[in-house]
Amino acid sequence: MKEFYPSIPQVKYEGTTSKNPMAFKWYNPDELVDGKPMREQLKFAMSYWHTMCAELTDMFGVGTIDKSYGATDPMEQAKNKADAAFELMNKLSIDYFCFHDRDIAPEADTLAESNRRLDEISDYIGELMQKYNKKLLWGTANCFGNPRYMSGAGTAPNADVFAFAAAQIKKAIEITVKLGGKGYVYWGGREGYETLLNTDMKLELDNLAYLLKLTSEYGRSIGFDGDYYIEPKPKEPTKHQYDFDAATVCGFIQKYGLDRDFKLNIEANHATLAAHTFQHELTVARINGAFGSIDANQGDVLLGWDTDQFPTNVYETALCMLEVIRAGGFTNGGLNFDAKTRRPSNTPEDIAQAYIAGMDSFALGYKIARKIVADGRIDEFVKQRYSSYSSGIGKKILDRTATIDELEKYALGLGDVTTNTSGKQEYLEDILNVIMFG
Ligand code: XLS
Ligand code: NI
Ligand code: NI
Repeated sequence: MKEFYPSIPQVKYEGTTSKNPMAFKWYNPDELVDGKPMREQLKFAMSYWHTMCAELTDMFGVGTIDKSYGATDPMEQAKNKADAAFELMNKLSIDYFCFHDRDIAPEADTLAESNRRLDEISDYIGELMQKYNKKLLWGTANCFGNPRYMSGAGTAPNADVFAFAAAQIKKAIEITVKLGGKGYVYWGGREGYETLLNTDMKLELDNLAYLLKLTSEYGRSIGFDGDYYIEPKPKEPTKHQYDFDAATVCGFIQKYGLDRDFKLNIEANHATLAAHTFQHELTVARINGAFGSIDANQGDVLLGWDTDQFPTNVYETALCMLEVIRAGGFTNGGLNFDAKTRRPSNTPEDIAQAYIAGMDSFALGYKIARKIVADGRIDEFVKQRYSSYSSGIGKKILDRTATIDELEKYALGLGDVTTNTSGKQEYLEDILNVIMFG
């Protein structure tokens, strides 16, 4: 079989003293952590759309990297692309991948022909998965790229578009099940609006919930036993995306009775766009019982759009992994690198380097997060901070037995509150630094 990445070797763990750019410094896939190899704790996934498809175009210029894989015929190209994808995953020790339907097989003139192409390519990918021992983390449908979706898919004002989206998602779920995927993602590509002058918001939201219900129930009927995820994002491409942030999505799935089936896929850069931290979004998901999977990337605080950079900020990866530990680790989810190299980083080696940097940053973040837990000072501080709820009036409040009259009597007896203690933020930040760099 043709080798697509001759300049990328089999990347191995060499430790932090290594100067080899094509080696892992912290990520040792087979190192046992809590009785499980790190590769199973972190569950890294390759995003097919960025890594295999996107040519680093932007609105000011054409692509800077060629992703045609030596073919012009679309189906031959799709097969070469699949060969290249598995070669790369193999060289980088990435066990999982994620795709949109249109990433793996190009869309044809009719839905029937697009579906046939998906059948053919998914057979081919199934064989490669067996050969290389790789797994599908999640599948999804691209219901935003084609001009038919210019005003949304489930939230489109045109019923034909709704029907088309439902059919497309049905097929994408079938392919996900066929390839053994344990997750299916709904990212509301253009599910939002530009102006309320032309928008019936209630109808659009009710329709979106109905689309999720219909398609997710269909998935269950054909044996999908994984998790459905909604991926929050506040803006881009539409001015206002309905799945604004984790809290909005939790409210939405609870309102429409979808919370038993749906969890969240939290993306770091989407958190930043919503003016939240990554850790905030993960915490909101966790406390709502909706922690599912992660799109591992990072944004640029100076830019207001989804730059989808590979994650290298260890402060962020550490706090992310702390939340993952608190959520009990991944079950069906994992860490999908929904990330691309910068436009001038346009060689295959840059792609490998970017994955190495991202995987190392998460392996290091995971090690630091485990140290934070083992150190215990931060958790203990938080526990102490709320200790007034463990006895007396506080315990009654926590037990929900305190009455309003009792609280008033107690407050009158206090005269004023004199018991507040310091939040000690700077002290806690210093502890974090000592754990990270000490
Ligand atoms: C775009 C989203 C997208 C989803 C999958 O901003 O992050 O890539 O992860 O449709
Ligand atoms: Ni994403
Ligand atoms: Ni994104």
